[in-house]
Amino acid sequence: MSDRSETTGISRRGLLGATAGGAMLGAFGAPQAAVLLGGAGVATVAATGTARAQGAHANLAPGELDEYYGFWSSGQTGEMRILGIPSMRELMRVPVFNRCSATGWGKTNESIRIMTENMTDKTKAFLAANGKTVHDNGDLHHLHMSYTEGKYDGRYLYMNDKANTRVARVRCDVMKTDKILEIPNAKAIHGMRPQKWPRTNYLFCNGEDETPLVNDGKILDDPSQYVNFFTAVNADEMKVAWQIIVSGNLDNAEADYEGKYAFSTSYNSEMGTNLGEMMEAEMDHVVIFNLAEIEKGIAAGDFQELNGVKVLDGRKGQNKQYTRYIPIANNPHGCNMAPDRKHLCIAGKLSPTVTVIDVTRIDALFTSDADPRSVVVAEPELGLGPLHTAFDGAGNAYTSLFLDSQVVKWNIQKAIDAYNGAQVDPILDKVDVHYQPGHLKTTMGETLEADGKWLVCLSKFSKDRFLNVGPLKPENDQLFDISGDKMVLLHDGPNFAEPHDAIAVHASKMTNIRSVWDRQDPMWAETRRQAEADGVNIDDFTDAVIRDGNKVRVYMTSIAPAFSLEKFTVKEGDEVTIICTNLDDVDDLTHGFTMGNHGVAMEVAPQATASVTFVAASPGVYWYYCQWFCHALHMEMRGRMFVEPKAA
Ligand code: RUQ
Ligand code: CUA
Ligand code: CA
Repeated sequence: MSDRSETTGISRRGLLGATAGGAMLGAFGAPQAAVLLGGAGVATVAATGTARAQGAHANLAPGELDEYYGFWSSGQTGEMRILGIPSMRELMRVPVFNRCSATGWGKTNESIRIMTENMTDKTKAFLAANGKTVHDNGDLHHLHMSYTEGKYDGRYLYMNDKANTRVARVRCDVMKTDKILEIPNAKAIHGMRPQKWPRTNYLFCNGEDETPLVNDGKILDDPSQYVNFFTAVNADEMKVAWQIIVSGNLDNAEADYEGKYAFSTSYNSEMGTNLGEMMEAEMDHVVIFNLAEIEKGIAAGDFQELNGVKVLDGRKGQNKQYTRYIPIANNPHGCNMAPDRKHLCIAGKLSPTVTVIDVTRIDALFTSDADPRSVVVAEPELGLGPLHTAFDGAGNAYTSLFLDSQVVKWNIQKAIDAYNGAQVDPILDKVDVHYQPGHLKTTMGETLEADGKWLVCLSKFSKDRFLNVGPLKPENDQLFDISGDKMVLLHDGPNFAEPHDAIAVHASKMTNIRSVWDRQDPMWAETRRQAEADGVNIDDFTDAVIRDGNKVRVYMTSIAPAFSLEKFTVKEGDEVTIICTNLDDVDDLTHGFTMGNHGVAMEVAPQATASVTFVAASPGVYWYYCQWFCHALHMEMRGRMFVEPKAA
């Protein structure tokens, strides 16, 4: 259990919550209030001396801060979002794989560098043929924080892009993307997990879609020659460490708390290419990857090199030191490791069961010819369409039931006892959600510090829960108090397309988050090098217009409410680069730079430098302006670019 009294600010807020508690309880109605008052939450409250029920705390007063950062994926929007838990207020959107109009992500030179530096040549050529430099979409499903010894360490957030087979990293100090890596060979990175122990050295990435081993057009409609890839990325360098070919496809990924194994569910062990074929077999499987053996294989040269990547063969029946395939009822999905360090829960999807694997039995699989199913210690029947499982750190699991539109709370030990023949029902509670839940998240539930306070259920359908906004409806992220025996719904949270996954990180973990940029930040190191070469000090009030053939670099600074440069002149056809440094070092004093009618807008946060390049193609007068409301005279913060016609 985390102790909120560790953080003085938070315990003070806890006490504030207590004063408001009595009044707010009324809002939940008698039965829920009774649950709140009678639940284990009260015991926690007594123990910490903050006399309040949790439910009241979900309604934070204006100015009150949340206890947890919620980091949300956004599916096909391609960005990361930050919400506060338990208030469920949206705090920030961080562009990752998407093009962002507000910040200029995908348009600024700094972001384009990050988006292209680890892009395959094939993709670069494809984009160029389509008149583009970067993809402007992504499908961001899974998002996880870096770990040290099974606990969040507040350094990085990692996320996947299923649409364009990429992974990315966001720096927690400034909440900006600093690495994007396209994974070669594999197709459609879906499941993705950081290694949890001893630290996040690897990022495990599942390839979901099957393609020929060498996908160059020579083999097309011959699925017998298709393969799938599991990729380990070096999480510090964000480069591919190795890949291993597997049998079947890969869906969700997980890592153990020992640093020995990684796991992936496969719903298409059949290697089918249509729905019917993908559901044909009675059993699919979970693949277990033996990390030490794979590293030995790499060291011993047991790989082929494919597009610059060391690729091992871990298909079923080959090289049994690398992988094991555990049969699981057809089309499994979620793959979640309990904070007891022992139990891995595989959700059935087509089967109404969750299969519990005891990971301490896995060593025996690799050292003997033990039956692969000997690692299964429970298989409780929970309801229809189990997708994902979360944990409270007290031995209980919470599984989303997509078809039943429910969350089921069950006890892992009771499920094991029942599997061994005891007459016990592992199910402790079931609650309706609205509707069709996917992932569900408990506070700190994916770490050794799972605290069992809140659960957020990401419901895929909202239907009638909000005002009708047309045929496209929001998702519904629902907040539950799980501190008592029963789950209590406290809040419906509409959210735009389509948060798949989220994590809830206690605010005390975010120790290195900044308010103002460091002038020496690596984000614009390249820009700084260019400025030095141009003899411009970008930390000073230096303006400069440097001509270099038909390239023109325009350096300016911004201090509210003015740009240092009120006008500059370029020629038609020049490639113009604007480099703008915000010299204000006041908390929250962000400026922007928008060049009218040029599709150019970028954020320039306090002490940041941003740059953007475009071709000045049409002669005329163009105004640039600051698009971030920074001052009473913010409207006046503008200047002119003169584009001279080419000499005839
Ligand atoms: S998995 S469909 Cu997180 Cu349920 Cu992407
Ligand atoms: Cu600077 Cu608005
Ligand atoms: Ca299947």
